[in-house]
Amino acid sequence: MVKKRFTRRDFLRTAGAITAMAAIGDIPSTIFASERKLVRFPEKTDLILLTSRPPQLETPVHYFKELITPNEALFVRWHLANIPTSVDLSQWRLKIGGNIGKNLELSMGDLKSKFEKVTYTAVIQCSGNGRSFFEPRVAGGQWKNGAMGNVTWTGVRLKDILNMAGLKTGSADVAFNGLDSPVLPTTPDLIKSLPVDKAVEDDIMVAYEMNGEPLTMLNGFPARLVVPGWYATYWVKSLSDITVLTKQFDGFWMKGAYRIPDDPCACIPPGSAPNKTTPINRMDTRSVIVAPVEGARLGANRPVEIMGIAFSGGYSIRDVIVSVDGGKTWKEARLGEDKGKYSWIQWFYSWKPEKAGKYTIMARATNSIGESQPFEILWNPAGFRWNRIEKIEVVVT
Ligand SMILES: Nc1nc2c(c(=O)[nH]1)N[C@H]1C(S)=C(S)[C@@H](COP(=O)(O)O)O[C@H]1N2
Ligand SMILES: [Mo]
Repeated sequence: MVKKRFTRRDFLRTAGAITAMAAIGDIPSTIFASERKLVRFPEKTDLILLTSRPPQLETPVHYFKELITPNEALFVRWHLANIPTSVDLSQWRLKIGGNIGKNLELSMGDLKSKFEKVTYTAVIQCSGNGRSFFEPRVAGGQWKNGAMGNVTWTGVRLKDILNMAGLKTGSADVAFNGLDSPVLPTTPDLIKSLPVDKAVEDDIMVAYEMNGEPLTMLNGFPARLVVPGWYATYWVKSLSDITVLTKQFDGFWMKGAYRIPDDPCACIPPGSAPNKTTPINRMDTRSVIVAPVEGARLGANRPVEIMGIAFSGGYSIRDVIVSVDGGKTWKEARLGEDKGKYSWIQWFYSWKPEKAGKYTIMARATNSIGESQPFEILWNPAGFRWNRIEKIEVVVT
């Protein structure tokens, strides 16, 4: 059976039309949202356009009022312009090779019938989520808070696949490659790796469903790696090859990119360059204020429910504290349904501002091992790991 999600022509028509309209300045005014353009790609709803080729699309923050991010609203990020636009499942195989007993070529049917099925909810977040908030500014996709989402993933354990292949002694790293490829031969293909000890952890998944549906093409159909608790750079989409290596993988996307300063705060003085770097991995604790939005006008003596979400890299959230006076006093927020340590949790705080004026609302999450959020920006040149305490200003009239 050929599973054609959409044709290359459909795809280029959407992406190309927007690029062309942008070039001649003829984008209909209805697709502007606070100066950022909205665009609709196949299987997706209107998302905020960062770039169209490769697609980088951000989720409007109001979707985070929901505990689970709908598939059509999940952000999209590809590095290379040749992305798969249709995959024939009768041809697709997940190949496992390298330092193993037996090479495998698994079909989707094999994944679904030969392995135990696993499901959990996990936050997917780009390392550069919030990059646009850094001061001084840094280069790279200028994401606000929408390069993240909370999704229920279903698939099989990577560990079970590696066990079937028979990991041999002397294995160091496991490398993951997808169906996307660079346009120019000089651009390195996107290949990511995990140390073998990490790769065999119970919770790492080769996922073929998001929220009970096949993955959307743009989010990695037909299967992707899910490394819950770690930044999404490792969550290789449209997975085609898993290779077990006897040496540390030294490809560009591990050795030359997605690295952070190798010191306890992973930060350096703005404008300087780090002496030593290390690959980014586990996500930092953070909370995001979803409602009200920056600049909202509220009525004096009218109750308002402040809400948001909080998560951390694989440890549940212990508490979220909220300030409505710019950080002078703090009170604990109410936490919503707990969908496990990789999921985000919603928090709520009921407030009745008494006097007219400007108010700064802040939120700070702490996880079960005491990791929290800084008051000051921890600067790094790539603009990764944004997790400074959220602050928004609202006006009470
Ligand atoms: N094959 C492939 N997988 C990839 C990438 C990519 O460029 N190619 N980008 C990674 C990065 S940096 C991010 S943030 C996530 C984005 O996942 P999404 O598009 O499903 O939101 O995919 C990751 N997996
Ligand atoms: Mo990313």
